[in-house]
Amino acid sequence: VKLKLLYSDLKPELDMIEKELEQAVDSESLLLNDASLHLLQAGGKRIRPVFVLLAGKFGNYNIDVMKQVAVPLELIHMASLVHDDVIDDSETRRGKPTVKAEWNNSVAMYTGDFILARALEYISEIDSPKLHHILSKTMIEVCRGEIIQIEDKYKLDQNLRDYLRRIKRKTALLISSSCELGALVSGTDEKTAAHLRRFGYFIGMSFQIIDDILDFTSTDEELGKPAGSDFIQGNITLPILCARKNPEVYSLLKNNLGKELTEPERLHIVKTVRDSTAIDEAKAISERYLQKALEELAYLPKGNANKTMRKIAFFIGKRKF
Ligand code: 2DE
Ligand code: MG
Ligand code: MG
Ligand code: MG
Ligand code: MG
Repeated sequence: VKLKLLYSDLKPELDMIEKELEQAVDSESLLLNDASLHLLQAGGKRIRPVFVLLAGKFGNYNIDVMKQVAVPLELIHMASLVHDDVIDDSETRRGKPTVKAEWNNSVAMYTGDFILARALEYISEIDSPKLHHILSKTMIEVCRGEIIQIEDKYKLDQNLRDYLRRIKRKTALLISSSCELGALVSGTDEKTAAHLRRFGYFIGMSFQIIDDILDFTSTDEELGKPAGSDFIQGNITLPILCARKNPEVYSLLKNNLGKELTEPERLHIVKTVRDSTAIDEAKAISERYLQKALEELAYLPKGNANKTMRKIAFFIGKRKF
């Protein structure tokens, strides 16, 4: 099943958001346009706008207001990816060359800044200090998460808590905020907003854990980048934390962290982790977050939005890309 089919109910609204995204990245600079469109057209799951819209269905849903939040949330995500690919020195994303690879780091940094500024311009239409406060706090935490990730690089002996705190900041909070802000602008009651926020948080945690698993279990083609990229970058993810419990695997990881790996070495490490019990252990932890997300949905009114959120949650648990 394709993810986009799960939210086919939202198709007209999402098409509208897609058009707005294109307009939002439009400027008088040919270079900025090309770089931004390159990124936009690489696609993506658009999970943040989808959650903004779905959360809005629990309140007073007005698409003209909802899109004012949905568009900037995707833009912020996009901006963070352009910057992320510079920091991670990633050549490809979603099977296409990254902005930094197609142009260069300077262009990528400014493209990211530009898209972020556009997001802020967009969302400034909304007259709600609370919304702006939540959004700023989220961006601050994302940046803190990225800095902590640099500090935690190559540390094979860090604990699970360190990892969970990092993925909360780098991924879960923005997804959580998408749900919360969708609730906020549609005027749901506080309890509903809190359940939606927590739903987004748990889904976000599960989502990132799966992402980190896929880095080992998928092929280079499926990933659109080399498998094992996280390890190569020295980023200690959950599968590694689980795999290191085996002393032999521990030595293998320890001896190769931060090293320039040959192709056979990279493939050997990926295979070792993939064939270990680490993958199932990591999946079990992801599954726990998924269950918690589903529990939050049980507190919310039944209906189409609830059902769609449920389906997305199940999809995320099984996704292959
Ligand atoms: C993806 O993580 C990174 C997400 C956050 C990046 C945030 C930055 C701060 P990955 P993949 C760079 C700038 C923030 C702004 C502009 C709001 O694990 O595997 O590297 O997709 O993800 O590369
Ligand atoms: Mg990256
Ligand atoms: Mg990164
Ligand atoms: Mg990743
Ligand atoms: Mg990713």
